[in-house]
Amino acid sequence: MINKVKVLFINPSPTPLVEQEMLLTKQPIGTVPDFAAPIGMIEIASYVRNKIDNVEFRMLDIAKDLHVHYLSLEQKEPISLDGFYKEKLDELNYVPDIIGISILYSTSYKSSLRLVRLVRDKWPDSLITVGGNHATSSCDVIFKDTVNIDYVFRGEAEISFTEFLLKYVSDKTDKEKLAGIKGVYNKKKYQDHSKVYGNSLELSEMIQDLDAIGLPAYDLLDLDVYRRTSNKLGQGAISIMTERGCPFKCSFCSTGTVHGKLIRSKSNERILKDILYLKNKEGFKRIIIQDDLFAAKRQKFIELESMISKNNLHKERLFSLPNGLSVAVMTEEIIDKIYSMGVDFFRVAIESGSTYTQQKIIKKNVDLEKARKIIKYMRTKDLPIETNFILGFPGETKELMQETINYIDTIDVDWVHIFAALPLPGSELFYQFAKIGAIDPNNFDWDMCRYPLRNFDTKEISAKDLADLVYDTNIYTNFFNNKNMRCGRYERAINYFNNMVLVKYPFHIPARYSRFIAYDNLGKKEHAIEDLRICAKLISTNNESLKLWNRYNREMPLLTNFIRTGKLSNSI
Ligand code: B12
Ligand code: SF4
Repeated sequence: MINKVKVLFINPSPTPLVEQEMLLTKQPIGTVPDFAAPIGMIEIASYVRNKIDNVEFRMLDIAKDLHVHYLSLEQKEPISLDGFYKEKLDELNYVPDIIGISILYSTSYKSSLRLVRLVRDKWPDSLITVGGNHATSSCDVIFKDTVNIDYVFRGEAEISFTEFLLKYVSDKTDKEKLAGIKGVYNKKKYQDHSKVYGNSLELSEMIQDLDAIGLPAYDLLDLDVYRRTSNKLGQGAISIMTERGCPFKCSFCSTGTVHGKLIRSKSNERILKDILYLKNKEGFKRIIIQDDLFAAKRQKFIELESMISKNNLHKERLFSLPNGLSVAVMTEEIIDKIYSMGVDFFRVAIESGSTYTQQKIIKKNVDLEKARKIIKYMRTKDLPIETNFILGFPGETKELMQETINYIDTIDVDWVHIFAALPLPGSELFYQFAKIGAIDPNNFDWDMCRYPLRNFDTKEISAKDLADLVYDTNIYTNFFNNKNMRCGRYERAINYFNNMVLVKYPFHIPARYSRFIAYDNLGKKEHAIEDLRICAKLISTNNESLKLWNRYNREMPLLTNFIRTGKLSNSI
């Protein structure tokens, strides 16, 4: 019989530290703090529970807490970041033996360090462990930045964390033994290994049989909140992941560092069981499948779709696939099945509209003609289509970026997500940016690892010009040259302006102006004039609106006229 071990997992927020501070002190951050089920930790917990008795898990879900705080911000008093974190730690009323923090995102790193400091003050005798994608690639930085983290787990940690707990129970004082586990590093082991292996540190033993995880430990989460809300405000959702690993080598992606190149999948029976549990027992109406390469195993996916349909799960459009479908994987048959399993929209990962960039720079090798055909075929279904593009790779000239912008104009999609190329640790791009001296890996602001922005120049483009290019491309593509508007699909355009923009950013003048045009075309004159009135008011009262107006007013002549005359001109 082993002693009971108390483990506290912490899910930090992916919102950068500075934005968390601003939000909590009630300054506008112009965005909604994201949260999603911490699949990594709830899968570790479930695996451990299947192997060892007498381990008790608790979860402090800071990402969820921050989102909830945001939802009722108006009624809240301003509070410091430390104050907020301390409040959440105190509410636990718990003394853990081991604390585990998931540093999945680089943008979580700085706020995780803050948490680590507070946790160390509160529970000086507990062991502090971290894992996740950023942690896996940043041992050097972590052990340089803090003495408070005892162990970094590199890679997938179901097996190593179980071993760690077993060793902890047998002798928790034997630090060497704990750090002896494959893929687990304390500072000493890191220093010894890095002298010999450089950056090629070992990873934890990867789990091969994903079914051994069983149902992820959703019981550790406050599912009431997940049922009520998500990053799509007002729509509850829960995440699942049906497979891990990806054989592709896209230069900008760091997924392979943790999950490797080999695809490992849960069995269809297991996936169906989890879906039925989340829908029937927990009452979820939206399930987000977070796979990196959905439907990569064709036959297996076709069988899954048939099991989903037999169980009548397809009728409710239960599933969301937000991570971008791979053009290489898609065929008309797969698209038919994705549609018939009941997804709520298609999102296609194209990333660049330049063949040169695809083949020579980012090594994603998307066949752009095939992508066009795939999108055309998706259009035959009555679902919205979104795409992802990235600008600003090292070696990508302004002309190559323009090829992407031109390509975007040729595809008929509902929404285009445009990002700046970023150095995610563990990705090839990170080393490329370091090699050309654009970033200093030992002195980088990890909060900047978020796609819309970047804070360094390259020889091809300055940070400012890239930010402007990304922003302008977004505004022209999604508003002034919006495909739905050009094709007369006004209702659909309005849905996107509402759900994608106005629900989160009501000050957004290009979105409101575009909605005004859509209402006007639908003959909804009252709605239209109301939007124009609100635009005029926002421009004189809201700084964000004024900035947008100053930058794009030449694209909104009817608003100029309305502001000047107080009347709606007839000539739309
Ligand atoms: C789902 C997902 C999302 C979801 C939400 C996920 C969440 N929980 O919050 C959404 C769509 C919101 C999202 C958003 C973004 N994402 Co994302 N996302 C993913 C994705 C596809 C899956 C994550 C996951 O659940 N994996 C499954 C689990 C099983 O793996 P895991 O978390 O790594 O956990 C294992 C190990 O790491 C380890 N481990 C993990 N935690 C811990 C903790 C302890 C204590 C221990 C011991 C071990 C351990 O053991 C686990 C089990 O084996 C990953 C890619 C990937 N495949 O991982 C990208 C990924 C995490 N995302 C990434 C990025 C960049 C983003 C964005 C910043 C993009 C943007 N829009 O700017 C945003 C961030 C949001 C924000 N507001 O800032 C990058 C992160 C890289 C980095 N260094 O930052 C990844 C790796 C993809 C990539 N491009 O390389 N994302
Ligand atoms: S971007 Fe997608 S396809 Fe490319 S390596 Fe990453 S997970 Fe694989």
